[in-house]
Amino acid sequence: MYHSWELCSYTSTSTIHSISMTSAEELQLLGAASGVSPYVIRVQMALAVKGLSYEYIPEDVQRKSDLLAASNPVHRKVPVLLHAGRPVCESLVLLEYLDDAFPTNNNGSGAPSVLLLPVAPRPRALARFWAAFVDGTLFPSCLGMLKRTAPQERAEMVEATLRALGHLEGVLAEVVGEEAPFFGGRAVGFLDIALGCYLPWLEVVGRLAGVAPPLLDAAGRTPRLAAWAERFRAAEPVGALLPAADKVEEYVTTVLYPKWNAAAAAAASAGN
Ligand SMILES: N[C@@H](CCC(=O)N[C@@H](CS)C(=O)NCC(=O)O)C(=O)O
Repeated sequence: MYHSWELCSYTSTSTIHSISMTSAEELQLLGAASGVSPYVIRVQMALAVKGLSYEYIPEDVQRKSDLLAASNPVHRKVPVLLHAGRPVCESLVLLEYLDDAFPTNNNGSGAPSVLLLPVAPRPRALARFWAAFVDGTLFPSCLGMLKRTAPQERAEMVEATLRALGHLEGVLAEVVGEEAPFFGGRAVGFLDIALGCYLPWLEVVGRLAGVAPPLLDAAGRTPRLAAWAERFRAAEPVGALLPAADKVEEYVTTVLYPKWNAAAAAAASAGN
């Protein structure tokens, strides 16, 4: 039996992305109102690749809703996916969850769904390893280029970011070829999405930090990554979900800089 989205009561700001989901499979994504969260966007990418319909509920992370607090009481962060009302948190966990929870196509044919993670144990483990590296090493050092104000610390963050990108360039050299243009092989997969969601951020942070040549350096350090980024941006349905660089830049200047400055001022006054 199909459930019509229109029958449910939704917050007025939510967006319904399709109407073909059974109620047992009902999906709602608590996302960020800013529209630039790489973590939320990667889940949207995964849902789109798998052809899953969902309702998008934007959260103002400065004024978190009771629903978010109840759904992710540990971290109180987005994204949270509500599957038939039950929450699942953490973006990379969510990508795996979507593979596990939707092994068959949503069109009723019973055909296998597109899987984001490789099935074979070794490539599967490697995809998870590098995705954790992207979140735990690449992006923190990348943001650190703006967050740190002392020149020496900034330079260290630039070095760490370039080193991390160098590792990923090496991974691409091993896995990507003409037959397999993506980390996931012929099609965009888990690691493509885990890294691809950061592309506008790498562009904007590199520019604001004055890194030249750009972090994804087609002519120099990272030709494979730069070419992969172009393919990812052009790939449907994921490319269209990337936010414009201007939007990310506005978020950095109007939200992150003030937040970091306030934290630095609070730390300085606590040290006095
Ligand atoms: N590791 C988490 C990170 C999620 C995250 O940092 N979400 C941000 C939005 S980009 C958030 O909710 N921030 C609110 C806060 O830090 O209070 C994931 O992958 O889901």
